[in-house]
Amino acid sequence: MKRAFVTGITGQDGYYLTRLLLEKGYDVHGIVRRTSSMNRRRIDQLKEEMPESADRITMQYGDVTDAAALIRVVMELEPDEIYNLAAQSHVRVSFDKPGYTQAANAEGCLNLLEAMRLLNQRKPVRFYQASTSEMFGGLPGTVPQSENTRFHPRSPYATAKVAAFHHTVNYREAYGLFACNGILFNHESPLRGENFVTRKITLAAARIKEGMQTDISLGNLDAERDWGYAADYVEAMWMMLQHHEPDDFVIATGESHSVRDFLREAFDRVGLNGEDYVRIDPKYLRPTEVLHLCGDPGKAREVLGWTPKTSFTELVQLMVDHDCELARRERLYQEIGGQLSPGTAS
Ligand code: NAP
Ligand code: G4F
Repeated sequence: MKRAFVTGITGQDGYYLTRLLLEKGYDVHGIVRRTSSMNRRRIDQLKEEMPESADRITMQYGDVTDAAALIRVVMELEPDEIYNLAAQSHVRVSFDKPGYTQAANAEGCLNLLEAMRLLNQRKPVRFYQASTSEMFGGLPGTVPQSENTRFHPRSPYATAKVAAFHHTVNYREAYGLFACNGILFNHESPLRGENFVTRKITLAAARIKEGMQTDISLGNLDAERDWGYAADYVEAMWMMLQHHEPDDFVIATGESHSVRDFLREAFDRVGLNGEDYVRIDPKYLRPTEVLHLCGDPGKAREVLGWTPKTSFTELVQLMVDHDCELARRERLYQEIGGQLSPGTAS
């Protein structure tokens, strides 16, 4: 049985990757940050969905900024594969927390590569780094972005990810390690964090339809992204580590849409016009915006045989449908709560 070590296991991709690895028979180990309130809802959900595999998920406390503890964990676990998904992953927030973003996203990767280098002296181990299309910066004239496109990072998030990208390449070249970068374009799901634009929109469409919300505040509606489905993208992560040699791959759909398009499609699904409910709030604008991302996944298709399976429309619909069910339950709960609240029973 293969053993995988996943940082960022509690996040969106952590859920989908762990599910995939369990289906493939892996033992999955992850680190979670100590917080005052528990933050494991996605993994708890996975354990409920796959009860027969729940005992193959093991979690312990850890943080990628803690190099000493990381080295201990990696040397004790002796994983066959390491997936570094941990990051302060919100681009807008990275402008407010540049130092922490650098520590988690760049130094965190370096810490893990050092741990891997030590373990590799004892047994072969493979490493995946969660690199990102944000590294390209989305400047005019750069579309579609491929493995050969020059990086032009436009946020503390992206500059840290560029450093991590180069650390990974350098460890591959300097020490002959099996270390890969997946340069993933935006990928979404019903488990996407609620402060990323897609999920913010699908939740709002569903809640407005159910009368639980009146409007939605957004920033730049004209930015364009290449949005895919997270479940498809974690397969590419795994495929990179099964390939006969380590390399870097763009993972994308090859199609881009504006935030405005996403808004329209999501509200259409619930029979409303999104433009009637949207307010523009400058607090959601970024000091430097990434205007247009659209990836060329040709290399991943040709070398790994990877292709996305879910279209833009299917993605929007599956997210909206999920959030409609959540909003319906929220409304019912509120209604029942109202009936049962003290003083109203009679
Ligand atoms: P996410 O939902 O925000 O999950 C991030 C994970 O990292 C969470 O489990 C978080 O833990 C953990 N984490 C944050 N700081 C940490 C630290 N210092 N030590 C240990 N764990 C830490 O992000 P995601 O969408 O799953 O993305 C996964 C990775 O892919 C990230 O590195 C992201 O930058 C990268 N990426 C994402 C996309 C995308 O479109 N989703 C595209 C390209 C690249 P908590 O639960 O405690 O916060
Ligand atoms: O959903 P977003 O916050 O995602 P962003 O910035 O593209 O970053 C995501 O994808 C990257 C891959 O390219 C990952 F590396 C990163 O970790 C993350 O997962 O914003 C998308 C677009 C931006 O142009 C933003 O300005 O939506 C625009 N936007 C407009 N209104 C908004 C909002 N973004 C957010 N989060 N909230 C708004 O209200």
